[in-house]
Amino acid sequence: MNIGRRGIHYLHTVNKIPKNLLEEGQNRVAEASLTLIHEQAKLKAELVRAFGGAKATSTLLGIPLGHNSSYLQGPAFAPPFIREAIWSGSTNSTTEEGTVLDDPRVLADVGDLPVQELRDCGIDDERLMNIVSDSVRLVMEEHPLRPLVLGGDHSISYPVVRAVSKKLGGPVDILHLDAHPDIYDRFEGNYYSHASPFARIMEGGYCRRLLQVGIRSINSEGREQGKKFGVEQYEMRTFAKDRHFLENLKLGEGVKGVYISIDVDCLDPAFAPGVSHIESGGLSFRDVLNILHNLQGDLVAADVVEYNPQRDTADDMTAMVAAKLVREVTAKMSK
Ligand SMILES: [Mn+2]
Repeated sequence: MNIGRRGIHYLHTVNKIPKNLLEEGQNRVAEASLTLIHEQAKLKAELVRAFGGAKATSTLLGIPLGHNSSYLQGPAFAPPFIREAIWSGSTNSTTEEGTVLDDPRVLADVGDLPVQELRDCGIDDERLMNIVSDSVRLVMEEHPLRPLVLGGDHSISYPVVRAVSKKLGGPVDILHLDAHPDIYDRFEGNYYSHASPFARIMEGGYCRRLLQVGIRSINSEGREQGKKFGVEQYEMRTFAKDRHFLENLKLGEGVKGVYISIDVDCLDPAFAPGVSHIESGGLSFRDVLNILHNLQGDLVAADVVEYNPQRDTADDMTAMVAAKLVREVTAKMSK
């Protein structure tokens, strides 16, 4: 079975359980999973209020899901590595522009959605993606928390953006940093592939402007799909020419705000080797920071995806890179 090939652990057991019992069990596992996120979000929002409140608090939500990758599944293991690196004693807790992170009003964390347990009891991807959306909604319902999602592979961006747009009541503008456009109609038949989230997002009407930056692995389907959905694709081969525009972006006006989706492989592999798809000729870390720091707009949610600890150097260098992206995005989001 396809779901078995894509890494589920206990499918051999699940197949022997009567259908009605299994369905009831799945419902309880789904409910318990969302209860975890809901209670954590309530707790963290109360903590923010105990510190005097905030307008917006960047809130980590881990989605350890890697089975929609077309090549390797390591991104499922990323969230704990990124968290550890965020708080690494090798650096201090102040971002480049002076935001202090060790303040619960600035950076909260509601933990990980238990994706493994949900899949272990045979929950399929359609339902799993709905549960991912629900977890994002639960975070957003606790003012002032705003989701900063830790992937996971890029397939999670679809249910995350869908939840953000539905909760806010309209489309957002998306800044998407990636080596790849991830806009295949389907990849190898998988509707939820990590190579397809932006097709789903555009079809759903959850995004007005989609700007893709860092692109250097794109084929004719990627370009055709980009045209079909009116995507603004900025390829690396013309980055020198586009740089001034991209380093002075103003987004989100007239819609519900700005969403940033960062695939770690937007960076050149020299800066971030710990990714599944090594694609040379990418952005420098400073290029990404210049784009982020100068971006004007209300950042309502974000994700950092596709860090693969199984591909990283022995000292987890790319975890530190992903963590710095999370830290700088946090500074942009929190207020
Ligand atoms: Mn990518």
